[in-house]
Amino acid sequence: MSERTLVLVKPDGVERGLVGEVISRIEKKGLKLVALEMRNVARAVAEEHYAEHKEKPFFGELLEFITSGQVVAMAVEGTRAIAAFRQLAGGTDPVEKATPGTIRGDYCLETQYNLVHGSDSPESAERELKIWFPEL
Ligand code: RTP
Ligand code: MG
Repeated sequence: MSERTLVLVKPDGVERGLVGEVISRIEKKGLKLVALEMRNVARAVAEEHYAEHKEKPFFGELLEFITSGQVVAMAVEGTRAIAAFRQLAGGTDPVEKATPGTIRGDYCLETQYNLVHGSDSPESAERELKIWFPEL
């Protein structure tokens, strides 16, 4: 069953020149890009995107970080695209959870600077795609 997911290359990934690497892994997995744009993230968009974390102690830092530079936003489509990209990304903590061979497992060390975002469920994907690509 084909579905869509929202992928972000976060400011650390853009700054470090890893956009191509992320796209390459998405394409090699067999997923398809249906929209892609580089953007500065307005604080209101960041707050809406990460609304589920509003009460978390790291929410302030998370907003600061995601609005600190450009991100590359993508709508990605394919069979089980949501879970497939989460598999490519690896776990949230790039050392304790993400394994080598995943984007986070291969390229970063800190949970706060973990390079990519991927929607975590069909409900999240629908909600997030409306925020980032309302025209889709
Ligand atoms: P994301 O939403 O960015 O795809 O990441 P995720 O699902 O793997 O993790 P989530 O629990 O949704 O957390 C969102 C982002 O917040 C930052 N974070 N920092 N300092 C901390 O303990 C902490 N925990 C989470 C990370 O950037 C994480 O990706
Ligand atoms: Mg998440």
